[in-house]
Amino acid sequence: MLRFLTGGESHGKCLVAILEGMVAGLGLKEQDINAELARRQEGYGRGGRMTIEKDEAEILSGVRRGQTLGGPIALVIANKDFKINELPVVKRPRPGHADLVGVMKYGREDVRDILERASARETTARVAVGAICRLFLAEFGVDIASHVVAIGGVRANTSGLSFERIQEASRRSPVHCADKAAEKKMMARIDGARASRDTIGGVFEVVAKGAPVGLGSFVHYDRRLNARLCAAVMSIQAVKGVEVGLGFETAARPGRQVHDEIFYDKKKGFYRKTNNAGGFEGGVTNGEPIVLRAATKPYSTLMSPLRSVHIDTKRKESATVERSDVTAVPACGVIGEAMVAFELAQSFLEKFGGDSLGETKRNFKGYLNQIGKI
Ligand code: EPS
Repeated sequence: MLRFLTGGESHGKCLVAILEGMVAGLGLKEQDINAELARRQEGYGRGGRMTIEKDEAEILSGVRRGQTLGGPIALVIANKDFKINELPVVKRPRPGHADLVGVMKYGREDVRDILERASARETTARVAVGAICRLFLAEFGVDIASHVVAIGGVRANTSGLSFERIQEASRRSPVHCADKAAEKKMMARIDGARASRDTIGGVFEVVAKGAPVGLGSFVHYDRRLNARLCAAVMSIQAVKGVEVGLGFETAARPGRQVHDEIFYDKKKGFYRKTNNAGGFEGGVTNGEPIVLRAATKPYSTLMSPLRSVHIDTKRKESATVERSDVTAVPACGVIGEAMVAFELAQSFLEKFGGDSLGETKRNFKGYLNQIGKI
């Protein structure tokens, strides 16, 4: 079973992660992880923290001479902005953040004790784990991309663009958007939000191509891979909605405008001309690209704060103002990729098993043979 845990606070010494269950024999270097960490730091609209940090992972265990050993892979990423014990006490919870529910639930008197762990800074560790999962998936021809499709109500038009085009264009864009015209408007929208001391959310899309038919299962709710992917993406700080393929739009269309008709070609095997299902039928991958979209709310630290209540005096006060981001939707896309990478790697190992990359590959090949793909 592939699993991971993360530890660390936003302004603590460091973030840590342990990935357990990864096969032996996978090539892994720190720079593979660092390239993904750098992508997570990008994005027009981010706050001052990203100019302080230069996230870099150190591999502490599970790797020798550039290859995984099959044991737990322990990672550490230092926080350059480490000052947890010097930070001021926080008494005015921010609406929308974990602040108030956290102090009530954990019996704390300082909101700082909550926000430090609830912070999206934790996603640095997730992206590091996801980077390893990506390398594993690449061995089986799976690649993952993300792009921003909306920010603050400005929508991109990327219909008809190939996976490669989306990946390449979004990687070059300051807002990770593959539509140049929308990119400009999104940046103007972010400037506007910053000027009015507000925050904005948006929608990002994650696409995974190359997954074989048959990952996940319809036999139990918790084996439906589409559901697991949605839960994983929903767990990203600030995400409020996730959809697969056409998603909510399917509810408004008749069946013949939704379902992807089936074709057969000697070379390609079974295939579809459309992908409204977003790569899933019955919670199982159908060989088409996996497409997920997620909506993030605007971040809850507003420079012009909302009304709140002091947790000790119970008096009306405005919420705490902390350094934060105007928007972080581009970074959320990268985190979404990491979560999708982890879930896909996990389902790969569930289906094909193996303690070494060679063993998993043999099993994978045998399966492709069974379904007539080789
Ligand atoms: C983040 C680091 C944080 C925030 C943001 C994400 O750094 P700081 O709080 O020191 O500015 O920029 O976290 C939040 C928006 C949040 O709600 O906690 C990061 O590394 O991504």
